[in-house]
Amino acid sequence: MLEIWGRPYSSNVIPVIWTANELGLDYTLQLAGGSFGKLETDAYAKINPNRMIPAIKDGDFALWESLSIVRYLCDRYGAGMLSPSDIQTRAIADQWMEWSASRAFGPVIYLFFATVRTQPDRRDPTKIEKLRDEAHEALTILDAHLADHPYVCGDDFTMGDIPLGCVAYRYFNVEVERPPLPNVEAWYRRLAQRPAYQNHVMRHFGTNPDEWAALEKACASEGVL
Ligand SMILES: N[C@@H](CCC(=O)N[C@@H](CS)C(=O)NCC(=O)O)C(=O)O
Repeated sequence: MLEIWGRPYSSNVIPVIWTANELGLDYTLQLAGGSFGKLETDAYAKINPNRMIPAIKDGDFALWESLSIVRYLCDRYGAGMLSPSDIQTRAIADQWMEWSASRAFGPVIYLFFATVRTQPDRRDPTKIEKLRDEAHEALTILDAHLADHPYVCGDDFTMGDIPLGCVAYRYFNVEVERPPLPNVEAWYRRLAQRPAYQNHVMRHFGTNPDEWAALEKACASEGVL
């Protein structure tokens, strides 16, 4: 049985959980990180010596780094579907996954922290506007690409859409004015029709640390997603 270690509200864990659900995999979620702890244990260091989430165990095989996990799951359980079999199409998927991490994730996650994870009276409008502009500037590159393609690799949804789809949910759900990005918005609406995206990415993310802790407790009592 596949084990996914992490907390389901963590930005690096969500792509792994979404992938497992797109692939229809049976897995157990081992709640770890944040208030769930466990990262300091010797047992966890054997799974991920960085003591970070996410990590997986697939039988005896352990793997960490979220994008490596997404690729592994798609290669092993979704070859020819989420992991394109054509080498160049696969390379385009890789390109957008790397670009998500190197270019889009940073400004969007800092924008998320500066808004959702900061109490309203402590928010800095200048910083928020700067991060919004950086995020928008990055996403204009994706917008131009999506003008000719419904998904990042062409006609089909692939692993190339997964990290960026997680970034997009945060970008479109923080409380800021956003300049239009028509092609990214249309692609986001396409993703929003996918049940696995609705159930595992489009989650309420709490507006203050107390609410966030309460979400984690609720999640712990659910035991699974
Ligand atoms: N590059 C790593 C980053 C992992 C990472 O930063 N994980 C954070 C959560 S998003 C973490 O483990 N934080 C400690 C915690 O959640 O307790 C990946 O993509 O897997």
